[in-house]
This record gives sequence, structure tokens and C-alpha cells, in this order.
Amino acid sequence: MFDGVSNFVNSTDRTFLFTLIVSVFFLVLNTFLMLYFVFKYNRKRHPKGKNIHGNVGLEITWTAIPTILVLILFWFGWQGYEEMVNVPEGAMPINVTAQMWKWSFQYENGRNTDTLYVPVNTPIKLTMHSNDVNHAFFIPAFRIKKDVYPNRERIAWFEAKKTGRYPIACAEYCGLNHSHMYSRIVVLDQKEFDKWNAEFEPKDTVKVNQMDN
Ligand SMILES: [Cu+2]
Repeated sequence: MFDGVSNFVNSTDRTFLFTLIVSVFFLVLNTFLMLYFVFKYNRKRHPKGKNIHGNVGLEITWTAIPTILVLILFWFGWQGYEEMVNVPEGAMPINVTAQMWKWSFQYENGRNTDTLYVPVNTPIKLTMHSNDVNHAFFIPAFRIKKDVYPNRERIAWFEAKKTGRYPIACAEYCGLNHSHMYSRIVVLDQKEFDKWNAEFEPKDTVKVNQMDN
């Protein structure tokens, strides 16, 4: 938690932690109250039940507190959503293709890979589509997940903040070998990325095209 591997980690983890704390707090409170009332109002101590008709103060309290909590969660969620859908201008474009059961990535210069290579501290824009069924592109360490469909273009973006290798998974059951649909993202510093990029010669593809003509 809060390791800041991508630009979405801290806001996502903050929302998760807040939800967790609120849930645990009410779980403990409700459990305690339930046991306390079972003990306090059992038949031996209170042989005769009493009818109660409403309590305005209590009703306002148990309406207002959950409403405020839900609105806080909505605010966190909305902020995160806005950040995720607004791709920064000039982000490096990469095409992502999903198919049973692998991911492939295509870069601006035409290079294709099974592993996603990106430079650190650079916004990356993913344009994703599927060749067959529904998949979901998921980088757990980056807190990004997006469904990928065969008939529609899907956009996602992120900015890696630390170099390293992180798993990419498919988060939508897509057939027999869904559980094997893993890949990897390799985040390189700018120098290493440029070196990796220079390994590829787009000329090769140009030659093939010329022959076709
Ligand atoms: Cu899949």
C-alpha cells in the first residue's frame, strides 16, 4: 500500500483504506452493541417487553452519518475517475491487443512485443481492443483495470513512477486458459528505454512494404 509505483496508487489506496476503516469500525461497533443488548435485555432481566414508538434524534443520526460517509466515498471515487479518464496531452501512445490468451503491444514505430516496455515518469496512453471475446487489462501494482471489448476501442492511461517489473493480468474470465493470460510490464529509466527502442529498426518493415508495392 502507498508504494507510489504509479500515479494512481496513492489515491486508490487512500479510498480503499478509508472504506476499510469505516467498515471495521461499524463491524466492531455493531457487534459490540448487539452482544451488549442481548446481555442487557435478556428475558431473565426484562421478563416483560416494552413498545417503543420512534425516536427522531436516533433516526436523524442513523440517516445523516451513513449519508455523509457515502458522499465522502463518492467524492474520492469521482476524483479518481476524473483522473483516470482525462488522458494528458502528449502521452506516449501504445496499442494493446487482447486475444485468447495473451496480450500484445504495439509501439509508435511499429514494434510489437508480448511484454510491455515503458519509460518511467512518462504518461502512457493505451488504446485497447480485443480480437475475440471480452478481456480486462489489469496491472495490480498500478491500480489500473479496464475491460477490453472486441467491438469497441478502450482507452486507459498511467504514469509509472518507479522502475521495475510488474505483472499484467486478465481480470475478466475469457475462456479455458484465462488463468494463464499473464504478461509483464517493464518500467525502464529514460536512457535504458531509448537504448531498448534503438534495438528496433523500423526500416525492416518499410522494406517489406516496398516489396509489396
Ligand atoms: Cu482474457
